[in-house]
Amino acid sequence: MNLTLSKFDVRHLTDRIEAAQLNAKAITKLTDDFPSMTVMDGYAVQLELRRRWLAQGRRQVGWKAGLTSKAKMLQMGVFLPGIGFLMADMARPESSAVRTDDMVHPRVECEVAFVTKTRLAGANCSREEVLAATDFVVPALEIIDSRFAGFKFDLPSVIADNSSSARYVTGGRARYAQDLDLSTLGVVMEKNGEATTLAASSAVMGHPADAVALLVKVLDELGEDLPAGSFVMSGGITEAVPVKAGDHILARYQELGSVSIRFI
Ligand code: 0L1
Ligand code: MG
Repeated sequence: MNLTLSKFDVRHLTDRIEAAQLNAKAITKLTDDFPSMTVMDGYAVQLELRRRWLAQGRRQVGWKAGLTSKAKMLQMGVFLPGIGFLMADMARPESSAVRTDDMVHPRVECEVAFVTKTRLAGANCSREEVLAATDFVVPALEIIDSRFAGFKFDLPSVIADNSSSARYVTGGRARYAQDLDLSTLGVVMEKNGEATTLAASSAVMGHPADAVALLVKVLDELGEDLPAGSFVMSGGITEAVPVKAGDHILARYQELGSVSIRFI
């Protein structure tokens, strides 16, 4: 691990991220104060945040891959994917009303989520291994919320901020991966009744299972694996769409049905 931060700095930066998340208050990117921070330093902060939350009794259900499509990378000006952890209490029911006053500047993206039935691990994890380990896939919306003012960040900072994880919603129809061509699924996102963005799942690294394989490789670098029964968001198929109180999002997925949510 290429780490430049001391344990004290990791704890200090975790305090900053945790406070920004809890109070929904934007902060400046961490590299402004720690310019030599590396991606691994970012993961050290992220894992310290997870350690604290698990110690509070929160339950981890899985992981997310982020910045996995060209559209997302161009939108954010960050050109390598990252991962983040997902807690059970970040889930919101399909069709429910999601609060916006506890987030800084939420955005929504359409994703394919995987639920695994066997453990995945190792630096050479492949698409085929991911598909063999997948129990089923479901359509999902991720509500991301960067805690950095103006969404201005770099890779070490956004990884420290748990890759902007905030909320997620699943819905539609669960399907076996082998019954679908996961690289060609079309998705249309409607915001307030108007088609706002549309794309195909190949936008996620050619195939969403490749993003899950990449996530497993990052976990390997962190000394972790992906246990059976994990819930994994594979990354936004399109760019993320900003939302505010009063907005309604409906995402229609080819073969997988639809997922909707409204914001209050
Ligand atoms: O899920 C994502 O792709 C988000 C990664 C972090 C970048 C962002 O906040 O847009
Ligand atoms: Mg995402």
